[in-house]
Amino acid sequence: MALQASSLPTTTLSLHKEGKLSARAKDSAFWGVSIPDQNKSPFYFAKAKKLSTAFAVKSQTAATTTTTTTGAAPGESKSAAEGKKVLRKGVVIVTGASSGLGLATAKALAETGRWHVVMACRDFLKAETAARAAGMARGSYTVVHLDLASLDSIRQFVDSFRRMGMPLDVLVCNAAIYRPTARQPTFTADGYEMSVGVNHLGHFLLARLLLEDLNKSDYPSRRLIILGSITGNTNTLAGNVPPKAGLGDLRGLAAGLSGQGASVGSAMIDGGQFDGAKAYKDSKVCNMLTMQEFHRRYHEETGITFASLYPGCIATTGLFREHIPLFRLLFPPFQKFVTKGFVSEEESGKRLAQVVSDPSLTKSGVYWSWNKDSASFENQLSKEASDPEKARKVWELSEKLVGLA
Ligand code: NDP
Ligand code: PMR
Repeated sequence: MALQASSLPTTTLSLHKEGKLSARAKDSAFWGVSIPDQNKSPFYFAKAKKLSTAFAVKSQTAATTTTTTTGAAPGESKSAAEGKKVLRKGVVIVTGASSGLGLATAKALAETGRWHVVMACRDFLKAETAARAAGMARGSYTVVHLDLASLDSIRQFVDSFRRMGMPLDVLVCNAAIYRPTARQPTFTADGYEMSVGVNHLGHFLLARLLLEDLNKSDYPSRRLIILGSITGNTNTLAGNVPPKAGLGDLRGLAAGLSGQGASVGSAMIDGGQFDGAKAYKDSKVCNMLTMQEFHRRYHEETGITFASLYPGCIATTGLFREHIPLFRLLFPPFQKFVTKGFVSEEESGKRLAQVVSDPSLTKSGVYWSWNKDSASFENQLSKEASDPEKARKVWELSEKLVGLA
């Protein structure tokens, strides 16, 4: 069963005659939603589900308040009592928020007081402990179990999230694994090679299912963000360090990424011999192609912003946990002093938080990067990572593998 827990504030709830749920928080608010003491349970949102579909929420901590009394814009509600327009807290799901970039982003967003962060993590206790150690305020986040290595778990996560009755304003597909020293492939619960299974296929299913929820949100800017990387782009020096990313003709993906080697079916997208580092880079190419395919299929119709990014080289994160000790020792100074591509976890968290919430980053279909002064710019993807025909094929094959087609 999917686990969830939220540190909920002391609050009061009131129901208006038009059936809208309006609330006032007495302390650091959970998007301003107020909960009587007896309802301080993780399952509060399940009880509130029906009411919450059309709720109007006032948050005392939410930032954007104006004194205008003109008609409410999407994502805004009008407090009848005070005649003020108030932007409610945004709700953002961040996968893999138990460490590294995901945790730093969750913290950066929660600290603004304008976001409630749903930390979608495979290790519930680790995530809860990490959030506390990072100093995230009670009530600013909810940990919900999600194991991207299992399609069942992903569907359960979506059910659990919906039962909580929150809107969904932004989804960040951040979690990933990197297995550079693995000699043999490992497989997800559904039998797909682990790196592509978790990093791409798991997020593909999650994003496809939650698109509906993003589309229902009344928030002014709804966004779906999928992490990419420089190492998946062969138009860069970093992307030319062997083994290079390359999806080939997708024969391995078409065959289900389930084999042990080229002669007995392949675990690699291009049908070749297993290579853990290449599998990660290939998965990042899929992430960047998927973002663009989402943009082409859904941006015009839904207005949702689809984006990808390279947050910089965060050489200290758990991503390199399986690498040899010498690599882990030398990689951070190498990136700091030689390539100068190093970025701290904190700084990378601010970058991703920008892509989540900065009003100037609403352009869809963009792969964001940052220059030396930490200013964002639209970066160029490699030929393969921007190939629309490949994106369409990856989309269609992935649909079959996750049971959507
Ligand atoms: P971390 O290893 O620190 O974080 C990865 C997160 O993904 C962890 O929270 C991990 O959970 C989670 N995760 C792994 N497997 C699963 C799974 N099966 N289900 C759910 N969650 C899972 O790495 P980073 O913070 O560095 O990476 C974050 C993102 O940034 C990745 O998408 C990566 O590709 C991207 N990126 C990183 C760069 C870097 O230099 N580090 C550079 C460019 C992009 P747990 O804590 O339980 O292990
Ligand atoms: Mg790279 C020119 C700059 C540059 C940058 C920005 C990165 C980022 N790397 C660069 C250059 C080089 N790297 C060079 C010249 C080398 C050869 C010495 C090199 C090596 C290297 C290794 C062995 N780099 C690596 C590895 C890894 O195992 C990491 C990897 O590929 O993970 C998939 C990695 C990375 N280098 C980066 C970044 C961001 C990574 C981390 C992974 C990622 O893409 O998410």
